[in-house]
Amino acid sequence: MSFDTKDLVEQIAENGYAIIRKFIDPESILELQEQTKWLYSEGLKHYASFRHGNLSFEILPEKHFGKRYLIQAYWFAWMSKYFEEFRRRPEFLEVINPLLGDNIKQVAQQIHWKPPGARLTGYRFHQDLRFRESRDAYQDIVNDTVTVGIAIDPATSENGCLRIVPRSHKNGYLGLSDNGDGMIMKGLTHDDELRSVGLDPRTIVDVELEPGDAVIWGLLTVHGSLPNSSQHDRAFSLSSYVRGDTSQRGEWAFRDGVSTPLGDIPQLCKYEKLYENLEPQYIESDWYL
Ligand SMILES: O=C(O)CCC(=O)C(=O)O
Ligand SMILES: [Fe+2]
Repeated sequence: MSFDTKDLVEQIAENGYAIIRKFIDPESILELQEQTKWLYSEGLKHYASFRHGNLSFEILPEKHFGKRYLIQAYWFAWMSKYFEEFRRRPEFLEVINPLLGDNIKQVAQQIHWKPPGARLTGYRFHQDLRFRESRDAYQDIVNDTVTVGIAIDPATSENGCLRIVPRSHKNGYLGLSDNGDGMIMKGLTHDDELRSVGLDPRTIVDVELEPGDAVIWGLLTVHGSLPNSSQHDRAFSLSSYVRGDTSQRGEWAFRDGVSTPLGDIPQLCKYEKLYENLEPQYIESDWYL
């Protein structure tokens, strides 16, 4: 990986995102892909969506999809030494340090798959701020958060790569996809919806990435992605970090610049009901119907 710190900070401030090629060195990609396949097979053992603490799997069940699919995993660091260490690799500090400083907590660890054949693999345009319920737990949630997306498989227009509206972060919170039941994986965003909040659909950028490339964005950056129309899965890693000293949410990743493992018990991250039930549980939700 090589990047210019000043460019990175400026691009994020100006465009709402930045791309870093070869964030993960090419020698490490194969293992990342193999560990991701292992995680997929572990998640697929569950007949329905599952939660244990912050660890969670989102399943599309055979009953409604003809076949079982895993589309998301959350906080798998709790079941994988590899991913526990991955989340606090030095590359993350190198990139995040100029933006958030030396004390960094992680509030989201996710992998999203788009298995061919699973109908619901698109994400309507949105701003991630909508997924932060406890705004008071952060001093300045917008400026103190960054998300790092990493392509595990190649990310292409055909397989539903991330799509970003440059400079869209300058207009505050726009309420995209908040209408209806607010499910961002049902339906697609129509151009009119973007136009009605002052965005020009012609400016959308398809963020095509090679495995190991990263894209950084913020909580107000408008983005989404289309369903996978290719014959190959698309695994994409998402990690959100916050400034540790001003945030009451998240697991430590770096303290005073030192990579810090998970503790004994999970901390509140994005899932606010965490402590209501720390036992393993199946989630009988049918949001996809
Ligand atoms: O996986 C993707 O393509 C985008 C997901 C996303 O934007 C989100 O979960 O907030
Ligand atoms: Fe998002």
